[in-house]
Formats: sequence, structure tokens, C-alpha cells
Amino acid sequence: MLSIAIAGKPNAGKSTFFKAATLADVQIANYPFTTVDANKGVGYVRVDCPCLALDARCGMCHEGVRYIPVELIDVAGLVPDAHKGRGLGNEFLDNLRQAQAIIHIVDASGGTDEEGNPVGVGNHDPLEDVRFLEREITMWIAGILIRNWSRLSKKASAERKGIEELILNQLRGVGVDELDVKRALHNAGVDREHPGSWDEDDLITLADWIRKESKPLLIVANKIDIAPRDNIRRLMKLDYIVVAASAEAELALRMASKNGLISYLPGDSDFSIVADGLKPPQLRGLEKIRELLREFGSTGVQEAVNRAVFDLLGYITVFPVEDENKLTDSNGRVLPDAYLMRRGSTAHDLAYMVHTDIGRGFLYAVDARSKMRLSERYELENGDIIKIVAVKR
Ligand SMILES: Nc1nc2c(ncn2[C@@H]2O[C@H](COP(=O)(O)OP(=O)(O)OP(=O)(O)O)[C@@H](O)[C@H]2O)c(=O)[nH]1
Ligand SMILES: [Mg+2]
Repeated sequence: MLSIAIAGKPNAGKSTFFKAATLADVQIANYPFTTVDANKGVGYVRVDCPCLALDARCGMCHEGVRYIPVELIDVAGLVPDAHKGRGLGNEFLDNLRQAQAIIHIVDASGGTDEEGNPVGVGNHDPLEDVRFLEREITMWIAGILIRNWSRLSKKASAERKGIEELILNQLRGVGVDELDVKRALHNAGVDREHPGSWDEDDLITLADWIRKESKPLLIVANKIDIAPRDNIRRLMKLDYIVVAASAEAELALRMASKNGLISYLPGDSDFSIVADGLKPPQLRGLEKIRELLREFGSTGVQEAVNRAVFDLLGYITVFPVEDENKLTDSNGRVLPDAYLMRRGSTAHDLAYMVHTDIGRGFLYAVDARSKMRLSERYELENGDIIKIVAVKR
């Protein structure tokens, strides 16, 4: 499953975001290091279900709103110099290995200092928190390279091995792949023929590119319910995907919905109160959240997960079916599956995802909308409904 790390300094709201996005039960408290162990949970991206536009109705969506699971990891709070093992640094970096992308939760209220200690709203500049997380990850990767560099570069010239492969061997465990290293080497502009001549700065530059390629990052400007508007505006201007959010508001809405008080789907721009007899403080709390939704469009939590998957990682959603006319599987279920796939994936890749045997026996695919036959090289498009025809084995 696609895996996304939720990272940031202590007290930024990572666990609240994680809990809201997964409704898993983790500790939420106002002091650093609440989350000592990494928490893994299932969150969801929200997509339009194709059954709305078709005659068929599926049982998998709520009136056309469909959720597809992704793994979320609530990462330990990061303090400056974590790459040297400070705070829970080692644990933090370990959690990042499995992640394909990072959602960086920033406390936009400026109410916590760089180590996460409460200092009162507006007393810390959240823009300062943005770069430090990147630097910690870069220095972690650089550290691995620097430690072994003299040995590696000698090996490269002695065995005439490509430097690419040697770097990849060092970083595979960090979740870095061949393409990441290739692109990073290209972007860093280092002299590939003479790795022995690279100094520490060259390796840090290279590590920074490897980080950008292998752990892309989206910023959540969290705590918009209390954040000075100027902080939010400045964060939104950064050269990143930035999503304004209130993890606390989202958590409140999901709890209220779970308890039958309101009707609300994650990512909605409004909710309605469906239970009678709510107490005045509850009603006031909900109305405050409604004002926030009016101002920002949503609480931002669902938007952040969606944009991480679709905009940052560039994934698409594909719906495999066995009957291209009824859009069902062999049990007659309408649009039973929704797969998240990398952009550029082919019909053949989809076949392998459904089952290895179907991948091996692939004959052709059919676009269920146009009924056109597609070859194995057909590049899938977002929202495609695809039937695969394979040799029975
Ligand atoms: N006002 C407001 N407070 C929030 C929001 N999100 C989180 N908080 C509060 O911020 C404090 C820290 O939240 P956590 O979710 O525990 O923070 P964390 O990043 O997981 O912290 P560590 O686990 O210590 O690294 C708690 O008091 C939360 O209630 C938000 O959107 N708005
Ligand atoms: Mg936490």
C-alpha cells in the first residue's frame, strides 16, 4: 500500500492529524514526545466514484464519494539535530524509510518554539520550521554517504563499477530507488568519473537531491483555527504544495459524525446537525467550525492526503472490472476495486497488480466506456475502468 509519513516538530499536531485521518486511537496531549512509537494506520483518499455517471450503482461509495485506503505513519516529533541522534531522531528517520512521501505538519499558529514547547500564539515564526525538516533528512542521507565515501569511491575506481550502483546499495534501505539516484546525480552536477574528488559539500548537495526525488514533501499549515492570518498567507506563498488545515476541527467533525450528531463526510465543505438535544457549548463549537469551513473550504485534512497522493506523487485511480458491460467482478459486485497507480502505469501493470497470473497471461485490455481494445502498452488514465483479458493458466 502507498505509504505517507506525517512528520514535523513536537506539538505541531501530527497525532491529531493522524487520528483525524484514521480515527485510530493515539495519545493526544500538549507536551513534546506524545508519540513515542510510530503509529501506523489506514487513511483514505477521496475520489469521485465512476458509478455516479453510469447506469450501474456500486455498493462501495457514499452517493458518489469513494474512499481508497493509503497507509499513514504518525512519526515521532523531530527536533533540530535529530540526524545526530538528538531527541527521537533515530526513530524518526527509521519511520521515514517506508514512506513514499511526507506530509510536513507545521504549527501555523506560531504557538510552539522550534523544539515544540508552547510559547503562546504568534511568538514563533512557522516559516523557520519549514526548512529544518528537509535539512534533517538531507543530513541523514548525507551522513550515510559521507561515512563510507572513501571506501566506496576507491571501490568504484578499482572495480570500475558505476557510482550509481554503489550509492544505490548504500541507500536502498532508506527507500531510495535507481531512478532517484540517477536523477539526483544528474541534478547535483557532480563529476561522475572522479567520485574520489567529491568533498563533503558535494555529498550534501547530492543527498539533498536524493531527498527531493525519494521523499517529496507537502506542507500542512495546521491550527488555522487559532493561527494569525498573516502566518497562513506567508506559508501559502512558499514554493511547495501548502494546505491550510485544522486537524483539531477535522477530529471534532469525525467524532461528531461517528457519534451520530452530524452528517459529514471527510473532505466535505459543510455538515448538517442531525441529532436533537445538543448542548449549547457543543453547538457553539460546531458553529465555530462551520465558520472555518466557510473561510477555507474544508478542514484541509482530506485535502492534504489527496494532494499528497494525486498532486505530489502524481498517482491516478483505476477501476478494474471483469465484465465490461455490467462493470462487475465475477461475483456481480459493481466496481468492486479502485487501485491507486503511478502515472505512466500501463494496462499490463494493472494486470500484474490484480494478480501475477493475470499479468503473465495478459492478452489485451478493454476500456469499459468506449469498449475499445487496448494493448499491454496502453498508458492508463485517471478514472479508467478496465477489463483485462488473460489466458487461463
Ligand atoms: N487549535 C488547534 N490545536 C491543535 C490542532 N491540532 C493539534 N492541536 C493541539 O496541539 C497539541 C499537540 O498536538 P499533537 O497532535 O499531540 O502533536 P504532535 O505533533 O503529535 O506532538 P508529538 O507527538 O509530541 O511530537 C495538542 O494540544 C492538540 O490538541 C489544530 O488544528 N488546532
Ligand atoms: Mg504525536
